[in-house]
Amino acid sequence: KEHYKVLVLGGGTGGIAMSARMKRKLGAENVAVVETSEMHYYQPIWTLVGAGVKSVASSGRPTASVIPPGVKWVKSNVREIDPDANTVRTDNGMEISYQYLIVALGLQLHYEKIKGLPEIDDWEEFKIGSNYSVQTVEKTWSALQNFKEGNAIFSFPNTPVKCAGAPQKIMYLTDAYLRKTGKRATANIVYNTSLPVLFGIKKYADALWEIVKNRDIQVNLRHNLVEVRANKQEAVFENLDNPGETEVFEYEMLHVTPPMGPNPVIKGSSLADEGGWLDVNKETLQHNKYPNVFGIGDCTNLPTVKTAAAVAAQSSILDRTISKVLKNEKPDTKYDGYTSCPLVTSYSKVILAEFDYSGQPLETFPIDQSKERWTMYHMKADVMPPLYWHGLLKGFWGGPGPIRKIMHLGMK
Ligand code: FAD
Ligand code: UQ1
Repeated sequence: KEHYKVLVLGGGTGGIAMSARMKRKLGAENVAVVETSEMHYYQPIWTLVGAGVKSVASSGRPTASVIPPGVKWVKSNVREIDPDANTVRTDNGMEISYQYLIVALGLQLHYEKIKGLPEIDDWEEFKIGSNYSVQTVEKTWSALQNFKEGNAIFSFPNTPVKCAGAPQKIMYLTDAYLRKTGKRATANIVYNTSLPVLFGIKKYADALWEIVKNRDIQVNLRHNLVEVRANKQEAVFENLDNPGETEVFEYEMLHVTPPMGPNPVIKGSSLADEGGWLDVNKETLQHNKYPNVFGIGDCTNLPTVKTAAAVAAQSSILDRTISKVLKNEKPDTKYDGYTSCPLVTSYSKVILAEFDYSGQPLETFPIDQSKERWTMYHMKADVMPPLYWHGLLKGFWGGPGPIRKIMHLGMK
C-alpha cells in the first residue's frame, strides 16, 4: 500500500496545475497524481479545430510530458474514494492512502443519452460533428467542408456544460465559413438551445442577439436535442416548456453538444452533493464535510461556469487555502467565482466574456469587451495555448486577477 502526503485525482487542467503547485510547496516525492489517459488535451482549442483553423494534433501532448518531473504518475483509473479511511482504490488494484486529497476528475460527456446517435465512425457519412471530444472534433470540420445546402443545426443540452459559449462559437464560425465559400445563401443556420437565454450574462447576451440578427441566424430557446434519425438526417428536439411535444428538423449538418454530468466516481461517494458534484466551499474550495479534501474545476459544485479560465483562478486560491490548512490556520483568500469564455464570433473576432458569482461582468481590460475584437481573437488563438502549457500547467498562472488590478489602476 502506497502513501502520499498529497494525492491528486485526475491529470487534466486542474490536476496538473495543482500537482505543480504542490510539488513546489512540499517536494515532488510527496505528491502523486492518478490519471488513466496517455494524452493530455488543451480542450479550448477544439473550437478552432472544428472550424479547420488548428490541427487536433496541436491540442494534445503526452501526459508523461505534463506531469511535473519527480511527481509520481499512477497510470490507472480511480475506482473508489473512501474519505473516511483516507484511501483511494484504482482499477489496477492499488490502494493508495493520503493525508490530503485534491479531486480534479472533470465531468462526464453523455453522448449515449441522445437516442439514435450513430457510432462515431459513421458520423462523417451522417454529417454529424461535435467539438466536445477528441474523437469527434474533426468530424465537425468534415461536416463543414461537405456542406452543400440546407440546415446547419447546433444543439445545447439540458444539463450544466463546460464552456457554455462553445456550442454557439462553432455556429458563428460555420456562418463565416459558408459565407467565405459562397454557400451561405442556400443555408439556414439554426441554434436550438435548452436554455431560456442565448447567454447567461446580459451584457454579452445583448451583443450576441445583435450578431445573430445581423447574420440571419435562427435561435430557438428551450429546445432540447433528444433523438437523431441519422438515415433521414433528422434531429428531434423536445420543447422544454411543453414536455412531450417534439419538433423535427432536417439537417445538412448537425453539431451536437452532449448532455454532461458529474464524474461517477464522485457521484458514488460521500464526497458528492445531491446532484453528484463534489461538495466544496465556494470561497475556499475545501470540502464541506472532509477538511483534508479539496476540489477544483469541472467536477465541483462551484456555482460558476466551468472553464479552464475558472480553473486558473481557482488554482491560486486553492494553493493558498492548502498553505493555511497545512499551518493549522483558517483559509482566508476567497474565490469570487471568476470565469471567462472567449466567444469566437468569426475567423478573426472574439467577444471576451468574463464574470463572477454575482453574474456581473468582471473584465480584465479597461475596454468594452462585449465588442467583437481581433485583439481578443489573437489572444484566444495564439496567446492562450502557450499560457496554458507553460503558465497554468506549471502552476505559474493563477488567472488574470493581478493584470486586471494593474489595468484598472487609477480608473474608477
Ligand atoms: P479536465 O481537464 O477535463 O480533466 C479531468 C481529468 O480527469 C481527465 O484527464 C480525465 O482523463 C481524468 N479522469 C476522469 N475520470 C477519471 C478516473 N476515474 N480516474 C482517473 N482519471 C480520471 N475553457 C476556457 O477557459 N476557455 C475556453 O475557450 C474553453 N473552450 C472550450 C471548448 C471546448 C470544445 C471544450 C470541450 C472545453 C472548453 N473549455 C474552455 C473548458 C475547459 O477545457 C475545461 O473547463 C477544463 O479543462 C476543466 O479542467 P478539469 O481539470 O476540471 O477537467
Ligand atoms: C484564462 O486564464 C484561461 O486559462 C489559461 C483560458 O483558457 C484557455 C481562457 O480562455 C481565458 C480567457 C483566460 C483568462 C485570461 C486573460 C488574460 C483574460
